[in-house]
Amino acid sequence: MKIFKFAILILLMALSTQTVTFATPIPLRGVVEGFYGRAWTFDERADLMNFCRQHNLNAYIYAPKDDPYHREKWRTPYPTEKLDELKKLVEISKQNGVKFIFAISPGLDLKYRGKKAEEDFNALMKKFETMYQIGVRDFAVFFDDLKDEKGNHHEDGEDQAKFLNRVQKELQARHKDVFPLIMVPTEYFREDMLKGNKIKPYTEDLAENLNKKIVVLYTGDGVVCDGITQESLLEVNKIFNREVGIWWNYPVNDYSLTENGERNAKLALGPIEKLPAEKVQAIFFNPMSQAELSKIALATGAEYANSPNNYDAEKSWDRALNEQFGELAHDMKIFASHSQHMENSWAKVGPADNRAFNTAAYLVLNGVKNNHDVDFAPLEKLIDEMELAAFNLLDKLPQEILAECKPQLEQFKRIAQADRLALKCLESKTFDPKLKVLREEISKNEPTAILSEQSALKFIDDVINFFDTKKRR
Ligand code: 14T
Repeated sequence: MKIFKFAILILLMALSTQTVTFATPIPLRGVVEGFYGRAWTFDERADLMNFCRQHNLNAYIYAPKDDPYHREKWRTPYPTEKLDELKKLVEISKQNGVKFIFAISPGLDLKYRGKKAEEDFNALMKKFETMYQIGVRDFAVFFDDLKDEKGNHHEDGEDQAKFLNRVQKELQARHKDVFPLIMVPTEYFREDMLKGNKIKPYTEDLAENLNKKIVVLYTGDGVVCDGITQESLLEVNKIFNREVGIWWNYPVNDYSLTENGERNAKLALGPIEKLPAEKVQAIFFNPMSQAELSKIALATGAEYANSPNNYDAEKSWDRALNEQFGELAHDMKIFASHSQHMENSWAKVGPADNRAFNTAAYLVLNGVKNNHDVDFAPLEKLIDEMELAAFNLLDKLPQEILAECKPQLEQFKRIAQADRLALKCLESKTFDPKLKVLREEISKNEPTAILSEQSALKFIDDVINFFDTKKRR
């Protein structure tokens, strides 16, 4: 008894001095294969299940946009070979302690009213039933990306809610062992749920009618956004009158499109960051089509999800790189540091690309502009490291990883070499026309490879501009 009291006392002392913090994992945490473009292969998915077990992630949502049987042809049953493959995956996920959540996206042409509605409900239940038979116990229905070119949608929140409630009810009636349904609304980011301070009708109707047990996922204030604050989460919880989950769009890069429509030009190789420290019910990270390289961000996401209140993005990122790249971790960190920030007109996420380079570049360029005494060595050292990293990685990365980043590594090398020439130009205060040739080479390859737009790539343009303006004056 005394010993017991003593133990309690010690525990209280420890708590009061805050020397112990308990990790409270997000209950439902994992990966949503929810991107456009080349879906993962069987082997990549099987490997992910193993990765999830190792990193204490407990769920995987099957929702590849390019699987016709998931979206466009959602009513059509899977052909036998596809179903066999899914069955094997479900088995592998079980072996690894990972929930296999099967998602369907029927929104493109689902009918909610009339005779067709009955047929559609049955078609969806039939698809779910088949998945149940191969071992699936978790189901999801997604209504994202149903907007037309003008950005309008014609969904009715009440219709969707009643449809989902019925699906949920029917699943529960048929099977005692299925888990609550997961859904993604048509207005799935906070800014889209509101008009001014008012909740828009679709969201209002959906929230009001949707069975409280159904889990709602949202992506933050935007589709791809710069973090989620506790306040944003609490507001959406309030809108839906339940604790919602997060669909986090990093490291997904399907929107990194180039003029000729190629996807995945920039790789998202940074850590997960800026997510709430508490009160998250579920989190799913949407990865890149590049399965191997997604593991950098996913490993950090796993650490976040297992301990949101003491997650350190930078430290977690280092751990992930060391664990995954061993001897090459240092070189990989340099490459990855120039390929983490994802931004376009509507998307913004991920740590800034190599800020240290920016600082060094600014000091050099500004020094030369103002005729100061300039120390070129720090920037030169960074450029040396970049070029060396590109060489080493191109030479030594395992085949399956190289296959996912060869164009980007070659582009990284070109950028480093152009940076070196740009630096030389500044040092000698004379422009070398070859710099424009090197810049042209980089531009030519941008359809397949983009990185460091605001850092190492920008320096080349800054130097070209510097000499151009000088000439004109
Ligand atoms: F379901 C949603 F939470 C979601 O994020 N849906 C898609 C997703 O499949 C995609 O991978 C992701 C990143 O591109 O964003 C959503 O798709 C969009 C959304 C847009 F606003 C694709 C292009 C857009 F312009």
